[in-house]
Amino acid sequence: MAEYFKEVKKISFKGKESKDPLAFHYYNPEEKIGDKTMEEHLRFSVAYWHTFAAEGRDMFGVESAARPWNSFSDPLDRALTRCDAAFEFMSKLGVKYFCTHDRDLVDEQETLRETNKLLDKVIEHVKEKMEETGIKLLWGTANLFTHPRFMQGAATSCDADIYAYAAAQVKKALEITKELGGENYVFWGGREGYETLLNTNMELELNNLANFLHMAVDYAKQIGFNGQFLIEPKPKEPTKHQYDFDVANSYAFLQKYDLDKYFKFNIEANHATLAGHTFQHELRYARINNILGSLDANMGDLLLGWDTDQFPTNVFENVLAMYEILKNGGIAPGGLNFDSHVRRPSYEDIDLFYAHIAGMDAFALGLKLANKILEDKVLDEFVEKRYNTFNSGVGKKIVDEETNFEELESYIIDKKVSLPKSGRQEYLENLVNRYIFG
Ligand code: XUL
Ligand code: CO
Repeated sequence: MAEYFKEVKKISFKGKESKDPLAFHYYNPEEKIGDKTMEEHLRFSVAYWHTFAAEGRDMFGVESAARPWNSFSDPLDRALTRCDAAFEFMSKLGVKYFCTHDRDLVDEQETLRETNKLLDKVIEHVKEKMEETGIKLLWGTANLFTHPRFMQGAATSCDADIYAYAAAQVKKALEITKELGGENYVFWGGREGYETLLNTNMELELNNLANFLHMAVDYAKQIGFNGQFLIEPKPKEPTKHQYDFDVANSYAFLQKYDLDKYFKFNIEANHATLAGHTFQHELRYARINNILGSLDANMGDLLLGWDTDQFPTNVFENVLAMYEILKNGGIAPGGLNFDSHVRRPSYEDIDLFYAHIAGMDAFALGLKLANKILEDKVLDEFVEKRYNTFNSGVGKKIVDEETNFEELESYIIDKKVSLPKSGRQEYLENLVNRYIFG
């Protein structure tokens, strides 16, 4: 069998003094942080699409990276070599999970039946590789956005045949995810949204989307797929307006249609920033509602208004993300999936290693620092004090729902009210920085 990354041996932890760029400087899988190892906390996953299928095409140019494993013209050969390269890469990197769309595993054929037949053959090979390496499927999903038939949505299409096609595709994707022991199943609303309301029946589209999700839940029960269902919100791109805008909006949708008990959220950093939120905001919103499921670990470029899907190298942001995960009691059965791709000029295969190492080290450091901040209770104590007027007197009555407007008026009407305590934002930002400075 061909070896695709000959110049790379297994990536190992060498510590922060090491100058080896093909080593981890902070990610030490066995190191215990609190009660779990780094590997157990972080549950890193490689995205099959960006790392093994995509080759650096953008809106203005063709592929910049010719991956040798994608070079076969026969679709079965291509799918098998892509799979071999993927498992070689993940084994050498030491990542224990991957995520995939149905159409990353095989290219679409003339009919759905033919594509499904090809998938069945490739899945056997994927299963063998999974058994051989111990690498597992974090989540599966269906690509309902690349083919032109989905140009106006899939579960929110204006055409019932397209809706049926999407349903059949998700049915098969659920079967595959179950077959591969996938721990979650993701719905990212690829083109579930609209370009203009002039041609759109929003009410019908949202009802149809809810029915679609109910049918998916029912089918999962029928075939005994017990993985966690996840919604991955994104406010725009590719459509002007996506229905699953952000966590709060999507949660309201799930509640309205009685779907909230079946779904949690897969939160992507760059999608959060496109919605005008920080990653931490989305994670916090999900955490306090007990719907934090998994993370698409990447980062955007705040100067650009689109999804750049960069590897997450910003330690400050990663500390805050890990802070939410630790407060959540962990992320399992979710994980940290690198829904990230190398920049188009980073076209050599070795760049895939540099990129993942960068993201893994930056998140490992984020985990260590977040854990220290939590142990030292510095933020907790600050926040606790900030709200301490709610611990007694009128504040306690408010929290306990034991007061009303009249009582609050008589309490305050003659009182000399002082300003609330300083927010101390800069003090706190420096406090987090001081952990980063070491
Ligand atoms: C697109 C995106 C997808 C989903 C899976 O922005 O994030 O790759 O993660 O369909
Ligand atoms: Co994503």
